[in-house]
Amino acid sequence: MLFVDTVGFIRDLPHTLVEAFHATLEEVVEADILIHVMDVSHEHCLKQKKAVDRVLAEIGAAGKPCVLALNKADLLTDERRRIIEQEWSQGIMISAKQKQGLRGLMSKTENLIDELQPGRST
Ligand SMILES: Nc1nc2c(ncn2[C@@H]2O[C@H](COP(=O)(O)OP(=O)(O)OP(=O)(O)O)[C@@H](O)[C@H]2O)c(=O)[nH]1
Ligand SMILES: [Mg+2]
Repeated sequence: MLFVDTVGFIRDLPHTLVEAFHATLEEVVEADILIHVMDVSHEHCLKQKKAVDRVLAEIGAAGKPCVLALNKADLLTDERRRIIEQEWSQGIMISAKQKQGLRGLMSKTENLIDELQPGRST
C-alpha cells in the first residue's frame, strides 16, 4: 500500500503557476482512494472544499472513493463543531495535532479498501 501526500490544494497561486500545480496532481488521478483533509477551523472552509472539489472534477477524479477528514477539530467551539458535523455528516472529525479520531479515519479508509476488493475478506 502506498500513501502519497499531494501538494496543498488551497493556496493563492499566481496564474502562471496554476498549470504547474495541475501537473503535480497525477498521483490523485492514479490513486484508488483519496483522503481529503480539510482544515475545518478555517472560516472559509466551505469555499475551500468547493474549490478542491472543482479541481478534482477538472482532473477527472470526482467519482473516486474519498474519505473526508475534518481536521483541526481541537480548534472548534462546540457550536461550530455541530455545524461542521451537519454540513459534512459523512466526514470523520479528527485532530492530527491531538491524535483524536484517527482510529475512525483508519477504519473508514479500511472499509473503502475492502469495497475496492470485494471478496478479499472471505
Ligand atoms: N490546531 C491544529 N493544528 C494542526 C492540526 N493539524 C495540522 N495542524 C497545523 O496546521 C499547519 C499546516 O499543517 P501541514 O501538515 O503543513 O498541512 P498540509 O495539509 O500539508 O498543508 P498544505 O500541504 O500546505 O496544504 C501546521 O502548522 C500544523 O501544525 C490539528 O489537528 N490541529
Ligand atoms: Mg502539505
